[in-house]
Amino acid sequence: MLTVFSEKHALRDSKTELVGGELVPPFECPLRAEHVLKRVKQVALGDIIAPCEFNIDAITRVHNPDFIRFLETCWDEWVESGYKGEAIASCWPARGMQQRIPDHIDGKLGYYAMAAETSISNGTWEAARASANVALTAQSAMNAGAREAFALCRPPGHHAAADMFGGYCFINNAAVATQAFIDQGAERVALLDVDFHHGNGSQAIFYNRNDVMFLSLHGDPKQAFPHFLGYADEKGVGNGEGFNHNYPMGPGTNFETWAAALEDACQKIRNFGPNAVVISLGVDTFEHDPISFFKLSSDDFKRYGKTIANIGLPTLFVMEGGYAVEEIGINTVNVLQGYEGL
Ligand code: FKS
Ligand code: ZN
Repeated sequence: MLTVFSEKHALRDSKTELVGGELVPPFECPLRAEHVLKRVKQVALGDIIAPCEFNIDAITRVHNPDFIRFLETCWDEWVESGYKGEAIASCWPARGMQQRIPDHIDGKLGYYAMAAETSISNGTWEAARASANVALTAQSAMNAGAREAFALCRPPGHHAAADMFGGYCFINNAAVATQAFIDQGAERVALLDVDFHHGNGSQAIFYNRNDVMFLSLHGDPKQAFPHFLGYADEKGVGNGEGFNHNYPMGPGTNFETWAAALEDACQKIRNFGPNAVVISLGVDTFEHDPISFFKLSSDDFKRYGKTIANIGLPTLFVMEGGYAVEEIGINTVNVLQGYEGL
């Protein structure tokens, strides 16, 4: 299987994440991608290529242009305003308030942020743009005939909505790739999100559409981030009604329960009959993940890779989360090897 990887991911190297009232070193760190790359090489998964450059239009197919401009300029505006730390949102357009976009960087940050844990720092935009290019390059390889590909994206993307960043995400790489399939002629695409966290950004982007089915297996939002989306009764709206499927699961969920949800999702995908499947691949479902509560073992990742292969369709894997850094390479590549039948 082809892997696409950009060294520019390392430009996303913020120093702070807000956790429990403290600023700590981010869980979403450069070492994650390096460990996955190392494992891809170790098992000789296949060729590894650098991404091509794509026009910004491929990104603004799913993101608002004003949001993209905000991401590009946020760090400079933050520095110009005289702040010493990294850019963190601290106020929001909450219930009953206006949804106008303010001029001050504090206001803009609050408008475009879905959460406060994700600091923006120097290099964040460049890394996020490269990460989207990684997804688009892997998608092009499939458009040119590859049956599967692995976009080793970093930073991740599935929490990013049309005009929101947060949850370590800036550009929704999987959504950008999904839209690229549609723009290149696919009638239907399924986006299956197996990251521990609900892919709120992906869900929101495709919520009113029947050409993209979104399915997500995740920690119950009553107990887990992003808390405000990902419930089982969110089925889609308008044309999109019946094309959104959430599988929230509680603390301690084991592989048996999780795999039953996956089987159900795969059956829905087969019935939908898409031209391609995009997988938002997070391995924070791992039993030893430091911020999550599912109980999958390293072997389980291999087992479910096979279930995904059994859908029987061209499949693009897009890297999302996973914070047990020592095991992230093994767990991620186990899914890809399981898919390949190894
Ligand atoms: C836990 C607080 C949770 C934020 C978690 C973000 C998860 C990000 C991710 C992605 F794939 F996007 F990277 N804080 N007490 O894993 O979903
Ligand atoms: Zn996650």
